[in-house]
Amino acid sequence: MGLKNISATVALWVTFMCFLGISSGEQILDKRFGKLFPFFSIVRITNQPCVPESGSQMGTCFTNTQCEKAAGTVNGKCASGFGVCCVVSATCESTITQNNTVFRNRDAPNSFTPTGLELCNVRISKPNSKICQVKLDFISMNLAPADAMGQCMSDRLSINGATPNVPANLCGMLTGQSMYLDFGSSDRLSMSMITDGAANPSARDWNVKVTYYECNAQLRAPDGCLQYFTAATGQVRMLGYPMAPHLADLDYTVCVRPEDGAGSIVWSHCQGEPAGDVFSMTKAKRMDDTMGMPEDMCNMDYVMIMTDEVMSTAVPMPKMNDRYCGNALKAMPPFTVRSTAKPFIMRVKTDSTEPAEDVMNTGFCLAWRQEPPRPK
Ligand SMILES: [Ca+2]
Ligand SMILES: [Ca+2]
Repeated sequence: MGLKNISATVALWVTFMCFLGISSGEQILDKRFGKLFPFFSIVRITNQPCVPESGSQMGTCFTNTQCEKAAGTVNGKCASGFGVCCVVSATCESTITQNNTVFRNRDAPNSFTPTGLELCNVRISKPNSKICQVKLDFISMNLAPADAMGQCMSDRLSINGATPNVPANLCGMLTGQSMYLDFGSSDRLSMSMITDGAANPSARDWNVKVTYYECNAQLRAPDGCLQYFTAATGQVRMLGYPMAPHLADLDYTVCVRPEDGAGSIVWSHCQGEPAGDVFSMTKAKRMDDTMGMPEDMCNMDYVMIMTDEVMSTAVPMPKMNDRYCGNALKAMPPFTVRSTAKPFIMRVKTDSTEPAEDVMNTGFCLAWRQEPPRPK
């Protein structure tokens, strides 16, 4: 084939790849070839998320070289076969800088049983100055449970350097939870896992996905929201739910983004959960706790929702109080709490002990539904 024919073929190929949208990122052709045909330099791979051939973890579309540099594993192809779907995992004593990296326990994908006291740290660094926030998705996390006071004495997950502050007393089952953390003025966060095999010789595992958000990203959580949800309906489980007793020393805010045109958010207990679990905090100092409680009667373990009205029968009742404790939100028929205060937020607070009669408290699972404004 003459040089002219090669050039024509190459030009066609380049046009084809541009058509596929392979336009930014790292060059996929080696330098030798690039020198011969300088127009190859426009052929680049966009580093978009990709679905790997196997497994549930998302990958990032890279060149082979990029994947090697990130210490990732090639798992299928992307960009119409010109890139590789690269899955990046991090384990103890490493630093995460790539979007979609997962932090896993030692011996993953198997669980492990700690021999004595083990410490596993990971750092999450800002990959560049445009990044402000990170989301942690707990695909799985199974640690030893808290003691009878709700304190994590055997195992503990601690996250430092982030805003808002992450509760320091986290253990038990955190699978399915997520958290949004701002870097603030810091360039990195640290996550530490302490596991004590002598105190509890059972198996542990974790798999936490890290997603970076740029400062102006639409999906970035507002300041102060440790948990953030963006849907018309959904469920929130208290951190650790349904562990008995629930975790002590929690103090965090859950935010739900108001949908376009939403007038209010309506909370009720989750359907399909064991009835004893869905709302089990520490009892209020008054038997009739379903209407919400004033501060002095509900000040140990509670959920706070700015309440406009509660609905326990067909007739809505005007707002009484904003605090819910005891078994307040477990009442049947599904009892609802309506709130119009925006942004839609819920505060979760527990104190540092559990009275003996409350050792079976499991926390809560609450469901929300956004509704349009009522006609005036
Ligand atoms: Ca309690
Ligand atoms: Ca308590």
